[in-house]
Amino acid sequence: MFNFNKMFKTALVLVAAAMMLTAVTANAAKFKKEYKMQVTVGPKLYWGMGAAKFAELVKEKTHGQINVKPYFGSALLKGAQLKSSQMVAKGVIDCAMDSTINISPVIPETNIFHLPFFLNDFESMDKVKYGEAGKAIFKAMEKKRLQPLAWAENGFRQLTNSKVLVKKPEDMKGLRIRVVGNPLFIDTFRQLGADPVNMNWGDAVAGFQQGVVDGQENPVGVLIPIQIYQYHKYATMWNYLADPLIIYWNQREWKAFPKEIQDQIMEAAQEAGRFETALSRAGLDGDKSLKILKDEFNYTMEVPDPIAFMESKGMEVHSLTPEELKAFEQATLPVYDKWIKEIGPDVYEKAKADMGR
Ligand code: X2X
Repeated sequence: MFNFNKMFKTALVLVAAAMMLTAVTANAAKFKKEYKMQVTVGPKLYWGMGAAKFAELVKEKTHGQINVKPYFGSALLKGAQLKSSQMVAKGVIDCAMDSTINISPVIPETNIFHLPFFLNDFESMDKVKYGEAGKAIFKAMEKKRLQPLAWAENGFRQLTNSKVLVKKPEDMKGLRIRVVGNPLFIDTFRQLGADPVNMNWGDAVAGFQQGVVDGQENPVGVLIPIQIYQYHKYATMWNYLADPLIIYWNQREWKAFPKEIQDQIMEAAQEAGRFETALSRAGLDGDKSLKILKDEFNYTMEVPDPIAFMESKGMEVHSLTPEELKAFEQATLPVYDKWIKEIGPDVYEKAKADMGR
């Protein structure tokens, strides 16, 4: 028998299904199959784990509509890590999770984090990131067609080498130290009497293995996964500078996303940033970051005490005393004259005010 009610209901269901299909197809047409993400390091480093977390969270929060694929080891740049922000600004690469060191060629303001011995504890770090200086950096990025989404962290960079336990600037005389090709790093190490060699990260580990250089500077979150203790016996914990990471997107592409998608990606970036920052601080800030990882991410650190771990592998690890630090601060002061001009005196003043200095 003809049942009008039933037929009407079936028709409604069909119309709804068709509408949903159209919406999904329309979205599928709107979005790329894959959004390419530049990541300087490999997936085992905390930074790489943070990038993978971001990709996973984006997929989850956008219900599979946005697929971010991390390309580790600067694969999209053939290793040329300092080109990352230029390529994202152009839209050749969609997004990145990168160190402020690698962003500095496009955004010189990020070098505020790399002035030697300027900012050397987590508290100051957060005050600058989330204060007026950090805001100025994000604004500068927007002007250069980069959309910043969230902060993360590679960590305070520490000195290791195969020759001598460095406790004073004189100990660095003639040491060949691999640094990233950011000229501020060359200036700093020359000022300390060392012989800095600029090398991309992709070549650096082979450089340590082959002893092409005597030493390097990187955070423990990088040094432990690459097993630096196989090549370098001496570590100086001097927190001489940190590199925050920034998750960012090509601005044109970002602006074309629907608001809902922007909100979901932004949420994913904030969460991945918090996770990754806790990974890189774990065991270096009491139990604060270890607790964040456990309580919020149900994650237990394999290496809960990085310094003890490096010592257990036979390294001699020395943390500079306040007195020893003073000698390094004094020795690197001339670098400030040139670099405050490059960074912008306004950002320098903002960072000092953020830290209450
Ligand atoms: O090249 C480095 O030293 C690294 C991996 O730490 C950065 O990309 C800044």
